[in-house]
Amino acid sequence: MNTCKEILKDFCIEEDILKIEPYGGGHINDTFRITCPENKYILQRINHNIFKKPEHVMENITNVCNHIRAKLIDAGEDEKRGTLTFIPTRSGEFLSIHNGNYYRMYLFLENAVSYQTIEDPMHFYNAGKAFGKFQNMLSDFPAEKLHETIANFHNTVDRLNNLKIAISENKAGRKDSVAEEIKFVLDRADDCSVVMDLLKSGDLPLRVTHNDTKLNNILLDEKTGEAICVIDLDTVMPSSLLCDFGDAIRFGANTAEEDEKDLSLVDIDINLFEKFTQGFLEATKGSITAKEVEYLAFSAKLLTLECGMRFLTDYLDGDVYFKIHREGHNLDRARNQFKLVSEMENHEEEMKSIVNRIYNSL
Ligand code: ADP
Ligand code: GN1
Ligand code: MG
Repeated sequence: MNTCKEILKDFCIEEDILKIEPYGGGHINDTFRITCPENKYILQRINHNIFKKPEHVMENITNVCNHIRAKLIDAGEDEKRGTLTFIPTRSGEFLSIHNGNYYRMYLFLENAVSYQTIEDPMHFYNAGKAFGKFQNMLSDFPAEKLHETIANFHNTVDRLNNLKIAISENKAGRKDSVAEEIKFVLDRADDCSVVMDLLKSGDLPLRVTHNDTKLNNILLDEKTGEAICVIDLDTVMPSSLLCDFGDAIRFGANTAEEDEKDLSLVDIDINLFEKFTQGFLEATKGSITAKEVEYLAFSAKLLTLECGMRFLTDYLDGDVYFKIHREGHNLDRARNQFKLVSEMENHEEEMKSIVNRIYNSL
């Protein structure tokens, strides 16, 4: 906390610091909430082992937020709540570097909550609308201005290759204990190239997307449940719309938390799937292509498989990427994701017909 106090001196805030507390449940960055008499702020240490060029991350985010801010102002919406407001440092930058660590700061949004699990299905409908709107607002953002903050982030073929490398290197000596999980993935190797191939052939358009559409990366109004702001913009990059849809379903429509060990609790909540799809399709109506619609249900399964592969890879590598809070945490997460993939496979036709019904009704 003393380090935080030192770092805070770098930023242009002219208020007393009343409280500094760790905040949020992200797997990558370190987040703190800073309470002052007038305002609250978020201070974050960017994980530079993962984001190798924090300057590029901040350049992307500030450009994206400025773009969104202009759109909100045009539409007469509240730009202070609809996008992140970054606090500059005393030298006019958006990053402060301390002992080789990179910090940024922005306004904390009051009366706004992020959820780990859905409490009210309407929240997930609102999240679907907001992630769809987010893509719309960035549809005219010049993609060539964006840095690739993590190379091949949603390249599932590459993710499969990384898993194969982790298996052969067996750095943490855990390979033999996960033979079943490895087989689960290898049995589905053909799925991994589907979206990448369609992007390559031009059948799917490349868009500016969020790429980390977990439920806890959206803030909802505490009282009304309306979506206020899409946050965690570190991975905004050109990709497929399917990555945003699929990843949101992976996390939000799981009947259990992402790291639940009791796999009998893990299933796809079809009602929640429907709610998110309704919101997302309402928001993207007119811009989403028929090919994208055709692969929406598949994308949920693909992004869940990809995330499971990433957890399994990290388990094999000795837990070097995702934060863990207990022994075997990454393996628990991987197993959870694979159980969810199986359930999605069981429900794939039902999910497809929900997508088609909603799409045709709009
Ligand atoms: P990570 O990359 O570690 O996931 P996030 O940027 O998602 O970090 O922030 C972690 C959590 O902090 C979020 O899930 C949210 O609950 C909270 N949070 C982040 N930014 C704000 C904000 N501007 N106002 C209120 N809460 C926020
Ligand atoms: C990480 O930072 P956070 O917790 O929002 C990860 C996502 C994964 C997610 C799994 C930069 O997201 O890609 O889907 O964990 N972010 C990065 O929960 O790797
Ligand atoms: Mg987050």
